[in-house]
Amino acid sequence: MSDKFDKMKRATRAIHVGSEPEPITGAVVTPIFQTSTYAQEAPGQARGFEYSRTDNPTRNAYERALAAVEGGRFGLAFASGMAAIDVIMKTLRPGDHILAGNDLYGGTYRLFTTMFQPLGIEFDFLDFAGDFDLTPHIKSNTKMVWLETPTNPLLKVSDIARIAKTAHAKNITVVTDNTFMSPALQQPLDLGADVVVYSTTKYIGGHADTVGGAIVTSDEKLHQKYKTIQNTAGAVPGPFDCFLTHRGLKTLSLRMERHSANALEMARFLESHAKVEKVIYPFLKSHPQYDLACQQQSNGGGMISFIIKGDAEKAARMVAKTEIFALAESLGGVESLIEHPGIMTHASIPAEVRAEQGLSDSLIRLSVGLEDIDDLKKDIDQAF
Ligand code: P1T
Repeated sequence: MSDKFDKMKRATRAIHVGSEPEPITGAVVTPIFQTSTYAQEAPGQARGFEYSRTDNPTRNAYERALAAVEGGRFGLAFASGMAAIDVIMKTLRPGDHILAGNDLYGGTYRLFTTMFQPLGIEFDFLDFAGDFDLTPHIKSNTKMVWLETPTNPLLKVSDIARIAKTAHAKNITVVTDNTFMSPALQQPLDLGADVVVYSTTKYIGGHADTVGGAIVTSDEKLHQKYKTIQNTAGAVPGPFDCFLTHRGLKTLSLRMERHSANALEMARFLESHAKVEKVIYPFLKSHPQYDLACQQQSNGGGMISFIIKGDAEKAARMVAKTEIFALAESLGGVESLIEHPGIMTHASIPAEVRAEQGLSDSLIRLSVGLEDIDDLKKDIDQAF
């Protein structure tokens, strides 16, 4: 990123970095270079691009924008959030030990336990919430801390700066999955994390029309490892997906304001509702880490979890009755979604592990979209 952009705020960078006028035509939007390969002037003499698994101009422009919005030096785009997480994990070796949060997206838990544990990577899953102290859990082979904050789906908030400080004293890499917040609401690198990872399928893309992932870091050595795996293993997004996700990034800060405003109003509405047992939203005063959330996040985000009064069947019946909220996995799009984590997004976590972690079968998760909040409240009310 040039000095000119360095001085700009994130929302400005999101619109301008990687969107410099195209040199031949002056197009203000980076074109979709839908090409797999590039003609060379002589053998080995390429004009900056050789093959689209390695580099593609549409992807590179988007990757530069990702890094700029995060405030990191390097951005890489992947074919999905899971592909990005897989790349980070592939830098580990048998015998390495990971301290991971105990409330993670079900797919992340599945990747760790069914693919990397059998390869000899050791995991401890811990509740990192609040003023958790990492120190007693660190072993001589601990190489990485993996945290989501707020977590999916229990929205527990952990103190990135505190965890990073303890980890760095022991040369341990801190990775934060910032999918629920996006760089518009929380900046893990500024708080001390080494690596930020995203499912760009969610808020960054923002329109539920692509699946993608991203890694941003300022650590050149780590970046080189990730870039080598990106090129070698090849889980890259196509140019059209990069174009769409880059377009989403440009309106991210605007969307996150409205997601957060709608979600806060919905959380308050649910908290006062007779059919609701408990509401979990980081910017509600009743949230156990409310003070930490207010300090670390610039807003509450668009995700709410709540426990309905009644059993799992009651919860399953309720989520099928909304008319505006679509009953669907995923989150972060303009349209509101409702889901039952125990049956849907977190079904890959065994029932006994879910119970241990406090993931109740009466828990319902909302991704609050950008519709008029009055319509959303009415929809939830009639579904009860
Ligand atoms: O779906 P994909 O783009 O591969 O991203 C995986 C992923 C990673 N990290 C977090 C925090 C996530 O929430 C996800 C995907 N989550 C859902 C599909 C969901 O409904 O929770």
